[in-house]
Amino acid sequence: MEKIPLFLIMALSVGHCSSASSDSYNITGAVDESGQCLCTMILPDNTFPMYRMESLEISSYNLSISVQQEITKIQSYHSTLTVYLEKLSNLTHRVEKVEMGEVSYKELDFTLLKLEIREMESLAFQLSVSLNGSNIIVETLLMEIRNISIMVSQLESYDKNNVLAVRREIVSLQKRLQDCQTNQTVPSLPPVIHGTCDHGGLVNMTKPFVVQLNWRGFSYKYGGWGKDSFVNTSNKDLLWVAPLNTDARIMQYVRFHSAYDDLLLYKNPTDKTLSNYGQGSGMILYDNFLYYNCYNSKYMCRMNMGTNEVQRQILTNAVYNNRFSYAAVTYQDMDFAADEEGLWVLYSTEESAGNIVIGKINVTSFTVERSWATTQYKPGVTNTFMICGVLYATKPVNTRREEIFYMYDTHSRNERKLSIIMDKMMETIQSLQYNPNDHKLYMYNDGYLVNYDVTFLPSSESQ
Ligand SMILES: *[C@@H]1O[C@H](CO)[C@@H](O)[C@H](O)[C@H]1NC(C)=O
Ligand SMILES: *[C@@H]1O[C@H](CO)[C@@H](O)[C@H](O)[C@H]1NC(C)=O
Ligand SMILES: *[C@@H]1O[C@H](CO)[C@@H](O)[C@H](O)[C@H]1NC(C)=O
Ligand SMILES: *[C@@H]1O[C@H](CO)[C@@H](O)[C@H](O)[C@H]1NC(C)=O
Ligand SMILES: *[C@@H]1O[C@H](CO)[C@@H](O)[C@H](O)[C@H]1NC(C)=O
Ligand SMILES: *[C@@H]1O[C@H](CO)[C@@H](O)[C@H](O)[C@H]1NC(C)=O
Ligand SMILES: *[C@@H]1O[C@H](CO)[C@@H](O)[C@H](O)[C@H]1NC(C)=O
Ligand SMILES: *[C@@H]1O[C@H](CO)[C@@H](O)[C@H](O)[C@H]1NC(C)=O
Ligand SMILES: CC(=O)N[C@H]1CO[C@H](CO)[C@@H](O)[C@@H]1O
Repeated sequence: MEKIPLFLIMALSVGHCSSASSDSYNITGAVDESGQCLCTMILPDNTFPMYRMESLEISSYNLSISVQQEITKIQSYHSTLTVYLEKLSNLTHRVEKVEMGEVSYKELDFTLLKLEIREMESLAFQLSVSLNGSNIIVETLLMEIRNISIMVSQLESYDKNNVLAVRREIVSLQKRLQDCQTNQTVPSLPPVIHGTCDHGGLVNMTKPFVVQLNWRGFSYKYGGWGKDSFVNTSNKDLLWVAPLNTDARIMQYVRFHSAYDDLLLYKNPTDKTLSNYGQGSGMILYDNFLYYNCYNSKYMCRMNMGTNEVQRQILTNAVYNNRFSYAAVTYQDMDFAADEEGLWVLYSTEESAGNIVIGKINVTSFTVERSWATTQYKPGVTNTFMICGVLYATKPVNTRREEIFYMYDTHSRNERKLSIIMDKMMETIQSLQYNPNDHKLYMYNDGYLVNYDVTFLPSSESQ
């Protein structure tokens, strides 16, 4: 359509006279005595080429639609890209830190970095394919990712003895072996309804899924995270992350995200500073209350996340201040847990000689209404969690694996050994929280937020 004015200008300059027709025309012009311009125009049969206009209009409309579609596409790619770019800049930052020697480069750091880089590379590649390689941002992104990947490899090459490379080779071989095995025996367990105990008990865990580094950074190796663990919670998506201070003792801040994507991007956080500090990594969010061990005391604290009001309640006979914490983790004398049946606290007493005591909390009165004494020494386990009234405890197999080795059923008062192996990303587990609403186990792993899907036996095959 924009061509019409152009023709007009041409006509003006050629024939000294104006003609608005865009079609074939012939003009004879002459100037009479009075200086007026006279034109004779022979117009073709169709006075105005409407059909051309129409087709022009249609194709312009078609074009604008497809441009609109492209724009929408680009916009959606753009937002995805923004996510990756932010992730990437975080990664770059971390690689730089490693490079500057601010972080001791253990093999595990590299493994995590590489894992994330590989994931991003494949995503960026998919993007570039769907954009048909025509997008500069994606190309740059791909290049940056490859650059990072090269940087990480170079860093690794400083490891003169090739220990890292060999160990990784072994891990990769192990993984291939495992793949082979899983391909042969495809487990096809029927789904279990979330929030219920209509199943035959815990049988396995999936591979760990690394969500991200906690928001305070590498140095914050203690803490916990998860979602509201109350079965009937009004806010099943609310995520909390509570890294302790670097003293591995004081809980001062807790951060909330209302959406998982925000957590991934460290976006739209709501931060709370506790008026009554907490102690240790045993905290939990239950029905919009944060439960934790009050600092330097044998009191349980709970903070109402709506009003910020804090209630304190003594945990009778409980030891505190790092008397019987978990193995390799300090100040976790009180560990709160939640499952389908409610809220629990796991602790020890002098009378129990450091063995785990399971307390069932009545949230109305905020007291322990019933307790069970186990024969498992608390400092002998890494961490614990509850599912359907059963306590599970873990211990390390090596730096990469953890074993769920002990269970205590509060219904039957039976306890026994079992063996379920869990892979872990980092060596030390500071917190384990089972959430009955999504059947996931949330782990705080040396500053990393990791989770697992819990696999249950079908109810008919109950053990
Ligand atoms: C315009 O008129 C001239 C002379 O009469 C002729 O030679 C020419 O072909 C015409 N052009 C068109 C486009 O009809
Ligand atoms: C416009 O799009 C329609 C539907 O896709 C198609 O049938 C038509 O041929 C197109 N017209 C032009 C001029 O491209
Ligand atoms: C990608 O672009 C090329 C030419 O630029 C074209 O031939 C090809 O069909 C396009 N592929 C897709 C999937 O759009
Ligand atoms: C990748 O690295 C090369 C060489 O170090 C550098 O020239 C280039 O600018 C880098 N590209 C990006 C996108 O960072
Ligand atoms: C196992 O199955 C997956 C998906 O079906 C496949 O990608 C992988 O190559 C298989 N692994 C082996 C070792 O056969
Ligand atoms: C448990 O899950 C892991 C990870 O998915 C898998 O490798 C392993 O074979 C499973 N073990 C059993 C006994 O099903
Ligand atoms: C959740 O709600 C259901 C139905 O209202 C009730 O039966 C169940 O006891 C509640 N669970 C807890 C842990 O309060
Ligand atoms: C919990 O405590 C409240 C208030 O003391 C009491 O009314 C209720 O019966 C208790 N619930 C249980 C299950 O003991
Ligand atoms: C751990 C870390 O570096 N997090 C950063 C990731 O990127 C966002 C946005 O660029 C920062 O706000 C975080 O601090």
